[in-house]
Amino acid sequence: MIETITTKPFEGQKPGTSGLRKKVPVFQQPHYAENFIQSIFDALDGYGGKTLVIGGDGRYYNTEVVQTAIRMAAANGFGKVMAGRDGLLSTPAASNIIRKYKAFGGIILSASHNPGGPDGDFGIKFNAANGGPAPEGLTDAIYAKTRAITSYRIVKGPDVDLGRVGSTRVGGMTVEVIDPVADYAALMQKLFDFDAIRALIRSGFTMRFDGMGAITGPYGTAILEGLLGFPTGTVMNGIPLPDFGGHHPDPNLVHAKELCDLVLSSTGPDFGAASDGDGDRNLIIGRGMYVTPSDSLAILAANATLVPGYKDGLSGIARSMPTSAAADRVAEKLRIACYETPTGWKFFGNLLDAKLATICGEESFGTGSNHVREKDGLWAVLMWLNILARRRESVADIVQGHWQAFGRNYYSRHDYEEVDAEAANGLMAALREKLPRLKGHHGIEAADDFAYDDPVDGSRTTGQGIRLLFAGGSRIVYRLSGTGTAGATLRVYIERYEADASRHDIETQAALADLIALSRGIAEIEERTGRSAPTVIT
Ligand code: G16
Repeated sequence: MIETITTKPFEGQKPGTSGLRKKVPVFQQPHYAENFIQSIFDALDGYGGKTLVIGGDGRYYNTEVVQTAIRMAAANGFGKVMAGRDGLLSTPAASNIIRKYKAFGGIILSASHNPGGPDGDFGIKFNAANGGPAPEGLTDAIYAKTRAITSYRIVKGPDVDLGRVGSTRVGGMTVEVIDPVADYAALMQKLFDFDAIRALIRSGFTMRFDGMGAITGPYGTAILEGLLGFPTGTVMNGIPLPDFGGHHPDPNLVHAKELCDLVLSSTGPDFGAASDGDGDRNLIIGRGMYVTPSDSLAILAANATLVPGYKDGLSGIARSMPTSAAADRVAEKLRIACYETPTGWKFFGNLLDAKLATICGEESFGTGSNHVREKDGLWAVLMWLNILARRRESVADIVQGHWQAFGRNYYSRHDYEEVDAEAANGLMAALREKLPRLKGHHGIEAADDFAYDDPVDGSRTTGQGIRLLFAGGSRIVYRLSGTGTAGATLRVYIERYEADASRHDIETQAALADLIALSRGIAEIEERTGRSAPTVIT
């Protein structure tokens, strides 16, 4: 039976960089999740009788909202829901299912790399028929609906059994519970040379993959240990848990410390990798060598033709603005275009759909390609494995060889987390106001607030981060995170280009020291936020 429930708008249901993210207790308020889901449906047209994909990263409150979303999809007239078993789907796997089965779209429940548990974070986002995050026009329309909502529709009834693969009915709608891993594993087998990777493993190559207690555990175990034959135990923290086993599932040097300590030691395995809460981010390390996400994008692009799925070459590369320009140098050499977009995977969708770019990446540990419309953690790991299998060199040798050929973009991101929001907004406003006067000081050649004109649909996005551009390719970029749930997070991105190979082995923070000092001074970070040092340096 379909019920129409009267409701009132909640303040602040505005999607950020990637969907609506709030603390779990906020989502647990009566009607809160329902309002947002109904607003998604209200902002869409023409889905009657069509298929909706639903799944999430398994974090606390996932199961409850999957059940709600299924019953609301039925009440709103969808013909079918495809849901991952136990309500699980990694973000890239959901993108693949939407594309493969030509679904109308999908609802993905995730707060990505943010911590989970009863006091952690939760999130909801909508992905469109191309498998990618809703573009800005649609997220704006969803937000407008959240401000005007008066009721939502839901089918009353018992929970769907999500524990078994198979079909059932809810109201007039079919619910198909699917294996969350199978379609994704099949896609990976199409793109990569599994035999070459198996031969690498037989030669004694070792790796560790950290699932961080999150969604990629089952994917990593099935693909790395199951299909490729890495020994059992290669995947660590491989069981998805509602609180990620207390991990902060953000694959970086700080939060994947156990893995990093192991692989960065001289006796560690040849290769290490990790993925985040919902499986779209990746961390790549080799024995004694951390690979920055920006370098990883450039190296994957430069070596892509070694991999079957990309053997015919790339049409173009895209990177988010704060990502280092290492990929630009590869694009230049390959004589292909390199696009610079605002932060947020949603901005790559048009470029991929229009075949202007094949590979995309972001400094925030995201890399991916035209195989889906999300960044994809395990894809990046398999891409590296395939390249290592073909080149038979160490990760460190490949990275250093890349720097020799293209120069090195020293790069670091300094995050000031949970800063007072007013202070952070004031800092950005003051920087903006200063922009016209900065040129010509401290070696600054240009200073602007980044704006993007989408070459496919002509839309313009403004206010995407303040850039200070120095002679020789150095940069300082400031922006506020769009994914946090408490206060504001100020991100400062610092980059220096070094062509001279004899200066490629300086410790990163030392190589950037003068720019780091300048970044703090120009923005008056300590005076305005009270912080004398960043919370996280990656
Ligand atoms: C999301 C987006 C990414 C973006 C990242 C960081 O990642 O999908 O495109 O780069 O947030 O955003 P911010 O700097 O605004 O916090 P994820 O992995 O959280 O979905």
